[in-house]
Amino acid sequence: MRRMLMTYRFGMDELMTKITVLRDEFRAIHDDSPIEHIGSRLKSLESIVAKAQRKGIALTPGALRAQMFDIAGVRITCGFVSDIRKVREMLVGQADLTVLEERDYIAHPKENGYKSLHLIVQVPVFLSDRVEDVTVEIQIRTIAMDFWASLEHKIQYKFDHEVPDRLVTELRLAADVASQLDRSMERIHDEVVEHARLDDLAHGVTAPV
Ligand code: 0O2
Repeated sequence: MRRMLMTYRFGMDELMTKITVLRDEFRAIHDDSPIEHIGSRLKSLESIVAKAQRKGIALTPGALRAQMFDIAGVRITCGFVSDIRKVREMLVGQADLTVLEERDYIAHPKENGYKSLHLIVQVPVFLSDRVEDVTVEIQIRTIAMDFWASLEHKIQYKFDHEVPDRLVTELRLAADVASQLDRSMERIHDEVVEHARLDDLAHGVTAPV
């Protein structure tokens, strides 16, 4: 099990490097990046066991590899919903990444209000004696979606997944407010981008090479 977790960490690190390259390249060339923040986490052995028991997954490396896709997770936080689509395109286009599954909880939010785009990908890890394709779950969301999800996650654990109805309703309403904020910020952003484009045109500025 320790060896398996180590390989997951390598896969996660490979992805972190890829995403950091994209973020830094954007910052260097455009002075701005669709990626605000990148984080990663390896599921603890305790959480793996709890989730396996909850979902009836056998505690063997083979079963875990085939049925638990979020042992290694990378989370990308973006400023705007449109940035999520940009980041998705950049990742999906990378030749050495295989997308196994895509869960679009933005187009189809969960009943509780959860929104995020999940990509379950495989990345090759070059070990000393073999190449292993490691599965990593990438979650891409806006700052507002992340704010909501972090609090909801804490509440779920505080109430041992038995959240009182009143709080469930409050969270659902808060998710709507977060979505509204995302829509307002996107509109403002579009206006600022258009203003900058017209300004550049007026001053004969061309896009950076
Ligand atoms: P942690 O502590 O982050 O590891 P499935 O049965 O396959 O549909 P599964 O395996 O849970 O469901 O997959 P899914 O939906 O892709 O969720 C994986 C992770 O997404 C979760 O991991 C959370 O990090 C996040 N997530 C999914 N749904 C919710 C939600 O309703 N609220 C919040 N806050 N996060 C969510 P874990 O294992 O739940 O937790």
